[in-house]
Amino acid sequence: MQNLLNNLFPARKNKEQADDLSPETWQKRLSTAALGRGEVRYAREMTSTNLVLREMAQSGAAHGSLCLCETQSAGRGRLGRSWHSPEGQGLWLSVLLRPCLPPERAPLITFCAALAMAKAVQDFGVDARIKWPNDLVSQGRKLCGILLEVSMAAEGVDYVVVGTGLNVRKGAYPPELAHQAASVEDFVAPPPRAEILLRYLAHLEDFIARLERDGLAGIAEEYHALSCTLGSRVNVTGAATLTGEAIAIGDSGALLVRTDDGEVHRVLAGDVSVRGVMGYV
Ligand code: BT5
Repeated sequence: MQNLLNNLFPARKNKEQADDLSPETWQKRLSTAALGRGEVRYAREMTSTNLVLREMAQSGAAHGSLCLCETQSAGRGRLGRSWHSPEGQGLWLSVLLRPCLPPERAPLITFCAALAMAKAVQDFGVDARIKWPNDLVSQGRKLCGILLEVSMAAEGVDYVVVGTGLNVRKGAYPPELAHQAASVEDFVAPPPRAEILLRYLAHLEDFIARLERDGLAGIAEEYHALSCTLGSRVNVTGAATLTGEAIAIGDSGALLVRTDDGEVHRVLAGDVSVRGVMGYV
């Protein structure tokens, strides 16, 4: 009956229905060959979409499977940090990849995800930039975080779970993070999350194909164009501590930083924090 009413009077659809993330509302509109076409799990609440998808991967889920939910009770960032994922406020999503890549190139998938999400939100008018290694920022504040988990087999990469937490509505981040966090709604009227999802999957599939074919060279030009780290002065803290100019990305994703004495340092993601000398970015 409700369906009939909605078909007859589309204006009656309430906001919640218009922002429905259940697979029936978007799966038939996929433009991808594989992403989003494997096993898809959607629930109101999950502990962490990365965690659930890893379990699915271990049970043999196919390349392109994904998990998404309305809220995570244990959303995770890097280095044991947590990720705020309040109900209905963001795109809390993980995609399973079984890519044809040598192990040393697996970290570059983070860049593919960052590029794909940047393009997806740019399609709706948000000026998103990539902050090395795993953040998407807009006007200096973090819009999306990416968590990559790689599982190796004897022959190489077994699977990769690429998790993205995109803040869509203003309620996605708590007030205490307002100085460093942002949402799509801070800049534009937010589109339905499923629309962002469809674009993200299409862009991600394209960037992964380029990475498989040509390595870093396949994505470097667009990465350089969208990076707000390259060419900036950065502070690196953690396992390494240094200040210098971020000059390039190395073949397996390291950030090359030239310190004032002219020496070039390879900074690996995962064990450092990088801040622009002038602030968060
Ligand atoms: C990240 O970690 O940025 C990776 C976040 C990945 C989240 C997605 S959601 C779907 C999938 N399932 C998961 O369980 N995780 C992935 P990191 O660079 O460590 O940044 C974490 C830091 O960002 C926290 O310590 C906070 O300071 C900040 N933060 C937490 N929630 C945030 C939010 N909603 N928006 C902006 N910043 C946030």
